[in-house]
Amino acid sequence: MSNLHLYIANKNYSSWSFRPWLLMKVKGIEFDETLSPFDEPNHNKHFLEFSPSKKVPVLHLDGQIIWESLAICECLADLYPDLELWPTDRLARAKARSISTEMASGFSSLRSECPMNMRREHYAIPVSNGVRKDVERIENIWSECLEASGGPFLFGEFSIADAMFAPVVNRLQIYCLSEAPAVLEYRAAMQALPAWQEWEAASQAEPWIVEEDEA
Ligand SMILES: N[C@@H](CCC(=O)N[C@@H](CS)C(=O)NCC(=O)O)C(=O)O
Repeated sequence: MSNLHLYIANKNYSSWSFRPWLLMKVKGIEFDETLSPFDEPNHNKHFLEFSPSKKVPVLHLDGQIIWESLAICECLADLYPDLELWPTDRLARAKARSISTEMASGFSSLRSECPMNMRREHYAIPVSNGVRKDVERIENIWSECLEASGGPFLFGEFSIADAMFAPVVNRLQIYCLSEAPAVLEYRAAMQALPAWQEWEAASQAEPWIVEEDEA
């Protein structure tokens, strides 16, 4: 049993859960996980049993509770300095933090209109100008980072920034939102990760359907 316990929701839909889960798997951090399915009719009240914000993901560490996906990733970076969860170069690290925070706090049109859905067939839906602008900004961030680092991940090696953008890789694909070279190249690298494939296989085996996330 590990001293780290991650609480998550449905792998098919829970984009915030995906971020620290993927980071920990890719970096070989051992943890126990509890998947607690969404219960929309009851407003997910059962999340309060382990999450003070009533949201997932939540990390329990030796009796301490850490919530908010980016704060969880920061906590892991503190716990495991040798794993280099952020880029080692100071300027690259600052940029990785900037784009990760932009991801955590922004792209609201894309996040609300185009939910992550690992099982969904790939076809376009009508989207707002807000989504188009979000996609354009993401294409710019990814191409700039990949060009500067040489890839295959945003800062060369997989880092917290990649974990934060992982659900966007799915969204751009399933809603056919971009065929930009950087998007295709980055998607191939992310989807080749054994950890990505493990999450995707588990999501496909899930029985739950969340109607409001079936855009
Ligand atoms: N800002 C939070 C967002 C977490 C979040 O919204 N999680 C969703 C699941 S992906 C949730 O718990 N929703 C349940 C609810 O709002 O009742 C983070 O970064 O962790």
